[in-house]
Amino acid sequence: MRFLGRTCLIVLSLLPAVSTQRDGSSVIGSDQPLIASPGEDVILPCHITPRLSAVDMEVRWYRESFKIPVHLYEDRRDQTDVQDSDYQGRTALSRLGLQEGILSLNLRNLRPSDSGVYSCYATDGVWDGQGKTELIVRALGTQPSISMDSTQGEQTWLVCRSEGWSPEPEVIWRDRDGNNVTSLSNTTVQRDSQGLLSVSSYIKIKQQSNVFSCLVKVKHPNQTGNPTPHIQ
Ligand SMILES: *[C@@H]1O[C@H](CO)[C@@H](O)[C@H](O)[C@H]1NC(C)=O
Ligand SMILES: *[C@@H]1O[C@H](CO)[C@@H](O)[C@H](O)[C@H]1NC(C)=O
Ligand SMILES: CC(=O)N[C@H]1CO[C@H](CO)[C@@H](O)[C@@H]1O
Repeated sequence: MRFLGRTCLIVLSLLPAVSTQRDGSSVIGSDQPLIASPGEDVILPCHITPRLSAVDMEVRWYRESFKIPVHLYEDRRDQTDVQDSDYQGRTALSRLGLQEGILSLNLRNLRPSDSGVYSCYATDGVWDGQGKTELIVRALGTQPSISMDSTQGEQTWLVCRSEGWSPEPEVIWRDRDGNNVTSLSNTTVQRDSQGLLSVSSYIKIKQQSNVFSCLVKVKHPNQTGNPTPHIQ
């Protein structure tokens, strides 16, 4: 009787341990955005922790729409028929990785339009978890150039142009004294056939003799472009 009691105790203490392990598992993406250039291949990181095999799970990568996945792995195979057509032929999940709970997505031949937040979702039908990874497909555009757009009486318009950016850059105008005069300008953005952005920024000036500079830079804090001084 004493022996049986002890055996029962061991079984009871094992059961909660096993179920907490799955309930306590979570899916982790990346809290740092991944930055890459158009045309490059990347691996969007995501994994299950503590480690659980995902071979028999549903693993879904998606952006805005859960139902139109970037990549779907289910019933032990890639379900390419429901995949977002923009990603067809460009994604892969490592089968060896899945055994280790690694859900990282290989994404090939990056396009500017791939920039965004990706969710990785995994479920075994009972447990599920989700993580997020941000991808920034970044292209530094051309050196900005300033030209005179038109002169109408006392009013002169300058235009600053730069192309080949991804994502949308920020334009900053400064005058001779270094004051930020961006609020006096108007900026338009156009997307070219490759998904890269061209900016044209117009500023109306009164003084015929002044120095203006136009700085076009990525909005991400860690990258700056070069200012172009212009003497008018
Ligand atoms: C310049 O001014 C614009 C609009 O007035 C503002 O959005 C921008 O953050 C300013 N930039 C700097 C570097 O001060
Ligand atoms: C910018 O464009 C808007 C709409 O076309 C116009 O109302 C506004 O006056 C313009 N601002 C400047 C500074 O030119
Ligand atoms: C030079 C610069 O701006 N570095 C920053 C890059 O971003 C990290 C985190 O976002 C900052 O800690 C650095 O200061």
